[in-house]
Amino acid sequence: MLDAAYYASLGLSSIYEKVLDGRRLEPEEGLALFRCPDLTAVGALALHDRCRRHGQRAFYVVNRQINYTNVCVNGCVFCAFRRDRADEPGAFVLSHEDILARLREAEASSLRLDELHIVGGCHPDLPLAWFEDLLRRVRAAHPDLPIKAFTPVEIEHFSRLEGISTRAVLERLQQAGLVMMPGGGAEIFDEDLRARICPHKADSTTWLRVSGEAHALGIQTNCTMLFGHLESYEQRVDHLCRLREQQDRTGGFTCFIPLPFLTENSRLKLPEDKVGPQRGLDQLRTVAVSRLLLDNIPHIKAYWIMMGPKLAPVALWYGADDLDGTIIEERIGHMAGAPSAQGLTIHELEQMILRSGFTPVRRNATFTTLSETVSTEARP
Ligand code: V47
Repeated sequence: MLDAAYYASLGLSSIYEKVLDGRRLEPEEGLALFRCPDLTAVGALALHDRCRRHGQRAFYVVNRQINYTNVCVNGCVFCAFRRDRADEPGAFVLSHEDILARLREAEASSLRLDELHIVGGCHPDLPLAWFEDLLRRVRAAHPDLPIKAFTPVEIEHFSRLEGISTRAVLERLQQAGLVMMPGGGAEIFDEDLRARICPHKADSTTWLRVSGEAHALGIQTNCTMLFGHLESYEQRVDHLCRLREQQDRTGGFTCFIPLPFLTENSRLKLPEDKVGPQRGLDQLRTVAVSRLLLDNIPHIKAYWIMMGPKLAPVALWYGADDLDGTIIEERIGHMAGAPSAQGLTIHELEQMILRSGFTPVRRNATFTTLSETVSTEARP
């Protein structure tokens, strides 16, 4: 399948050789992969790399998401989830009791969660103590449940509200039970484009710095890229290379998640040539190029909520090795028209992986393998 003469005919000989030898690609090579007319040739290289790392294994997690508020001071143009003021229609803040009740519900349906994913808007009035108290109450009620919470953007917001450093915020949250951070808020690092789509959000340097501070404290984090909006291939490559450089410095990124921009209810309107069925192909290509450029990040997630349950498993053949999880409830993507259910059962996730030709592996928030045998839990 990986035929040297064919890659030579595409002008990709050196990339082909580097991938086979496990050597790092240059930014221009990432760009060539984005421009290559043969998507399957790009995918085959990414599949080779993915299988060398993970074999036929494909990861999933039994998790629950909690979006604690949609009130946000950042006003990002693309975001359909946000409400600018607490008194706007549709604005919400979940209380600690609401959140704990949602966790009890998951347990009552006999799901043993291996990750709690907490993320929300940057609310102008919720103090850091509110979040510390939340983590402590969750930990008291569910001592073995790993808490993955707060993006670098939220951490920077808490630091501004409290007038303390981002490192001090991280230390306090770690004390309260934080073990892992999700990768949201990275959007696109290019400063000019960031100024157009999320001008008030923590800037790129801050996002990367806070991630590095978390890594230095032993908090693993994920990283993302929002793509399929106004960005160019050059800006995607720049974004991926900045993540790779940060990882060279601090080493704590566990998983990269390319997030395809969903357009419904968004104030960000795309030109005609950016919408249409080719978006699916572009998602597969972006997964593949990410796998090939991010040689120092172990996992690539095809997030089924945003990619949809039909395309996400196909991405396992294009370099992805993880599909995320049971989720149960999700608002950010669904407010923007995500083509997916609110949640999947363990059985559905395992079947999705098996039917794609891979072996399901249940993991926890930090990607520790929990089980490699197909579960009977939640089977009908
Ligand atoms: O930061 C917002 C993105 C992110 C839209 O770390 C949108 O394991 C597409 O980061 N279309 C939040 N994307 C989600 C996220 C995430 C999800 C799952 C797992 C992990 C992880 C992280 O969603 C935001 C933003 O980049 N987003 N609006 C939209 N209309």
